[in-house]
Amino acid sequence: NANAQSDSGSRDRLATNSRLIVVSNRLPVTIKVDSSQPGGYSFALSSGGLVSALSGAKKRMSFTWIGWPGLSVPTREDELFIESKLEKEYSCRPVWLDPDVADAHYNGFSNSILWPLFHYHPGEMNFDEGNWLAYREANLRFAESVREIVRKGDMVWVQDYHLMLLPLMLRTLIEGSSAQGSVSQRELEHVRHGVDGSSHLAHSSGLAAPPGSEAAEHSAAQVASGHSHRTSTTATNLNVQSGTTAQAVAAMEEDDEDGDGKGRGTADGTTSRGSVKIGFFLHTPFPSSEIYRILPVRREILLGVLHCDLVGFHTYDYARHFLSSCTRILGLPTMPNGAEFEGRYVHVGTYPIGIEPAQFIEGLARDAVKTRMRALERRFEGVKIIVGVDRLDYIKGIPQKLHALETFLQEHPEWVGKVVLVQVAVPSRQDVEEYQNLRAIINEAVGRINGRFGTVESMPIHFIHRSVNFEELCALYAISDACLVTSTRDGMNLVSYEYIACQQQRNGVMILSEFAGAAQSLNGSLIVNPWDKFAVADAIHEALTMASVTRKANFDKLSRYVNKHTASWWGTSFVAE
Ligand code: GDG
Repeated sequence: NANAQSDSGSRDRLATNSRLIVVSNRLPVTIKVDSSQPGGYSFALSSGGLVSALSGAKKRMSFTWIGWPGLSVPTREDELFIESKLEKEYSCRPVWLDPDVADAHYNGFSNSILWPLFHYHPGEMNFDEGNWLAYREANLRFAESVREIVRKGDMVWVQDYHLMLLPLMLRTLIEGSSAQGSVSQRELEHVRHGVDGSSHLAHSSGLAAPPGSEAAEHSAAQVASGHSHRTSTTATNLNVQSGTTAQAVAAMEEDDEDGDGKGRGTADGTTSRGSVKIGFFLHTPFPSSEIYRILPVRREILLGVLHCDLVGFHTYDYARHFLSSCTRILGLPTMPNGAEFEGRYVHVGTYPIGIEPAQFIEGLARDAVKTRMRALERRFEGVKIIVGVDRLDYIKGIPQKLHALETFLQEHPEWVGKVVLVQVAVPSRQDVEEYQNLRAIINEAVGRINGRFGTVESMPIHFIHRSVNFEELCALYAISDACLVTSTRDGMNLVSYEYIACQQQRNGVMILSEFAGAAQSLNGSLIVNPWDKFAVADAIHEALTMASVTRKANFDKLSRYVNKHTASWWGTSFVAE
């Protein structure tokens, strides 16, 4: 955390005349077809973490947000209407994607390949060439959209695993010249034929030997020269399947009349290398290189990100894993705070995200929340409440949580009827098969445990398989005696922060998986291994019987951290750096 935490003056260093372009897969605006609205569409700003995280930077800098709008519309007139509304009222710019590309990019490559792998689930990974093509296609669309508005001196901040090729593609599109001269021409090739051709599929192991060895030199040279082992058959397939990618590159080459690879440049014609700063932040874990190297396109993804000036992660471990993958797979020389790549130094740092506690404090002061809290307290009088709030995702360890509760009730029968787990499980990514299977597993476990320990009067698990509104969420957090997070991997986990923000009165206990990034920040929690159901059961017992003076001491530590390391602090620290 050293990078971020030592930077107390970071807000003051944000130059007010800088422009910030944030790029994320989804725009922070929900657009719906609504014939009752002018233009036939309704617009609502999301209240997600990123929106509040960027609110600080937004006040200090000119700001544009680029992302997929979440829908496709039938006519160009509709697109123009939405574009105008988004630009004027939300400082947003939509990237229109063909629905098949959007699906294969999001559900296919991002959520069926990168997501499982980055969360140590290689068995769930379904690698598929078509999804990889769509991922590249979508990343190129985003890069083109940024290119249309970016100017010298701007900062572009790319968010998350959906857009890991974007930094490379953007540099290629906007930077005509480079210290090495030939880089842009070479990288045009990357964009056209895949970052590394398709060599990974047929010929190359892509694994680097230790840096400095002869094999490593060879491998680094291969990366630097962009040599492709691609066969002509594959090339044809790529061009056919990725027609728009090929067209986009062809258009760039048409603009590049003198053939020097300089292309058409940015909005004001300035394209010198380094004139635009690019940052990337990964919201998921970056796995150990032993897991990461399973990815068939491991080199391409690393190369994509390495075209940044700054790469950020939630924890020091993720940053370390990324750097060791760069050494292992690309043979790059690395230091604890970055990597040397093509004559530049790519800075790598840790920036643990947070929440805006004020939003929850304000929520708790609302009459509707207070009324709801009283109703829930009456409903659960004499019963201790453990709360769980998770997207229904296999990384969240919901089956492990249920098994631990079962073990607890079995070992401590005196608690049967005196404790409930209220588990909100928000439906998520239901188009992906693994998520459907998970739902069946959880339903079975809930039914079995309630059948085993339930009585006519009470059920140990209240399972809510839908999203609850913000006021219900605040009330639930506030009335609970403990919060249980059992993620088997989780980039950070903001639910734990939100629970703490709502516990000023009760000083409830946070039970937190050691595999959530938050475990490295939230000192004062009971840290557990979710795979050890006896240890989690013990932690539940400890939480329910903890002396109030200990709860208060723990809460004070947690609360200080959550109130200091807010989302806007995260956003301004990263941008300032
Ligand atoms: C990814 C990383 C990282 C959930 N249910 C309801 C609801 N939520 C809100 C929570 C919280 C958010 O969703 C979940 O955030 P998490 O951080 O816990 O998890 P992911 O969605 O997986 O987020 C994660 C994060 O990115 C940020 O970098 O921390 O590790 O996986 O804000 O409150 N909100 C409402 N009703 C619900 O039913 N209103």
